[in-house]
Amino acid sequence: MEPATDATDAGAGATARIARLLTRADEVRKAAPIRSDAEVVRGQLAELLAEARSLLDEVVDEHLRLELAGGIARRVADLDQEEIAAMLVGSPEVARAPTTVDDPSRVPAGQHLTPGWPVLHVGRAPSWTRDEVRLVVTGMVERRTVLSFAELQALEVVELLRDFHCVTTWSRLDNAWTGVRLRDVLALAGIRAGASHAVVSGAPAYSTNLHLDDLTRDDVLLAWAHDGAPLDREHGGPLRLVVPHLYGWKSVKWVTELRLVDRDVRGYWEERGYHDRGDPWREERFRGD
Ligand SMILES: Nc1nc2c(c(=O)[nH]1)N[C@H]1C(S)=C(S)[C@@H](COP(=O)(O)O)O[C@H]1N2
Ligand SMILES: [Mo]
Repeated sequence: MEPATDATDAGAGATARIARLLTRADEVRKAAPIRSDAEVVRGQLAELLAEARSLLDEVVDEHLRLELAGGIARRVADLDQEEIAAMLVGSPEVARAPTTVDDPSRVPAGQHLTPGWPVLHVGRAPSWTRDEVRLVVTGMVERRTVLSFAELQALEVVELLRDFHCVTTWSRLDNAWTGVRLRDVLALAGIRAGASHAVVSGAPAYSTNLHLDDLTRDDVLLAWAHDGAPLDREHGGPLRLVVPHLYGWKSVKWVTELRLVDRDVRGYWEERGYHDRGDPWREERFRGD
């Protein structure tokens, strides 16, 4: 047998540590009903899962890594059940009466216009400064690349006016986004032959799947400003993905990682039945639609 390489050894070590962290998280969770300090339990779980998440990149085997990432994401989702429930009820702004539009053909079927800008996400918004932003471009790339906010800003800056459609039926027209093309970011890392999709991740443990054809369009941006002002924290600031031609759940806020893969790997909402692509003009809301 070939002696194991250092990388394989490190990978096995990380896998074992993640497995131990997940087991520990499950134990803490099981004990939760007999403990009164729910907030403390929640904090412990969040810490264990965050640590597991931070070890993921050391797992060498791509399939194993995705499997472990799924295990972590499912446990984080359990943590956030209350918040998910609140989110599905919808914010007051989501419930507001539709406004009018000059050209009704701009509004896809089943959508209505919202005068405000609803905030929609699972879990708690992180409070990161621009200096803390690190975007990891990894998976089937030529060079694993980690970009700071300043490095992103050094790319060609693009300003766009685009409509935004959320699957919960609100649409917001004429959003002015400032950022850089996702395509330019991928070019820095180099797309490896065979890569067809990406898993885009964002805090606190969100992810979505996108075909590279969708991700490399001209108007897909990593954005840091909206309507001329720095992106608010709750809308994904300092940095979010914007994929205007697909439903809003593809526009990952607090984006942390672009992982190129050779097949479609479902993300947070896709695992829960949302459509793999999510084209609002075809009303691709749920799988089977
Ligand atoms: N990290 C993260 N990004 C996310 C989400 C999330 O839960 N977490 N929700 C998505 C959904 S469903 C929508 S509609 C948009 C909402 O963006 P907004 O809150 O700026 O309106 O963010 C998307 N990006
Ligand atoms: Mo959404």
